[in-house]
Amino acid sequence: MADEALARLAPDAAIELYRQMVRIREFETMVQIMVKMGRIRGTAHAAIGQEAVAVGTCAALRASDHITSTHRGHGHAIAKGVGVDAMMAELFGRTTGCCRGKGGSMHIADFSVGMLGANGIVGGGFGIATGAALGLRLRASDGVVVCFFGDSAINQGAFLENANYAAIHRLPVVYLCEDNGFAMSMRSERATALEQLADRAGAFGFPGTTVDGMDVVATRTAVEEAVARARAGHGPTLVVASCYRFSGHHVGDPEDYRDQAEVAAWRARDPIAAFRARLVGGGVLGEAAADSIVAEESRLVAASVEKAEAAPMPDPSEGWSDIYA
Ligand SMILES: Cc1ncc(C[n+]2csc(CCOP(=O)(O)OP(=O)(O)O)c2C)c(N)n1
Repeated sequence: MADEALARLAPDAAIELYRQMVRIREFETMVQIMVKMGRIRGTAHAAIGQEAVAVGTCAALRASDHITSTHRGHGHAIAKGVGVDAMMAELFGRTTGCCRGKGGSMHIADFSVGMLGANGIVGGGFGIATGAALGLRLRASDGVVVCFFGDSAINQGAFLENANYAAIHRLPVVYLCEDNGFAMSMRSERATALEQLADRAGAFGFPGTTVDGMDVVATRTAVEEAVARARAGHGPTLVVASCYRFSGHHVGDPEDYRDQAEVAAWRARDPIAAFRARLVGGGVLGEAAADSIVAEESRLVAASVEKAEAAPMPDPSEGWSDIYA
């Protein structure tokens, strides 16, 4: 059967979706290694397995639109256009990092590409995204903000307050819930009684929809609809992307709370391998060209590590600069 959803995409656009997912996978795989080796201090939260959500969502946005992100935000940042060099340097705590080395993995931000910030506070993005959407409205801009958050953050009080406010004022914000089935070691169904998280939108008076977050094209299409609605002044949408994180909650998580057979079953649905098979099957990309993309992105990431390690650490006196309180 013809892949009609893929056929609606220009070949270059489809290949770019693949490239971005590969870039995120290469970046996060490298970050995991660097953390385990102690070359990056502390820990990091990888979204390996969730690349299609980040890439499909950001592909539905204009460069001038905005996103807010979470503690698991490397993919969101890369998909929105933050440079790999600046991100890697940030994780290494160097002055060449996008936040001059002061933010680290959980606080990547780059306003120049509309990345308003990852956030170590679960649910911390709701107020920032909704406030940014209000700012866009006051400036009479037709920009849109996507607020990424996890399935456990949907139970934070901040969601109620912001979603209600955005609904009343029909603000141009899309609430993008990545339902990866877990909050650290707790399964989602132990935290939320609702079977379909998207049903919660009805209580606020705006639409909610569920999409297969392992499918980059389906995610892009669902978010496009929500973005069009927001841009037209009709207000927010809740988009719930079903997905799974292949790695632990953080680097070093013993993962003793989940069945490895379940992990294997989801890994068999790898969003990058699946999309590559669709591109190759649809004659959009050859196997050799796909391999070249992986090699190029791998080199890009390896070079970012070299550049980061060669860059200086911030001077302690910088501790007092760029502080907002
Ligand atoms: C306000 C707050 N409470 C608790 C935590 C500790 N914490 C960090 S991540 C996490 C689970 C987040 O789950 P979810 O929002 O579903 O995102 P996921 O980790 O699955 O991507 C928790 C409870 C925190 N960082 N912030």
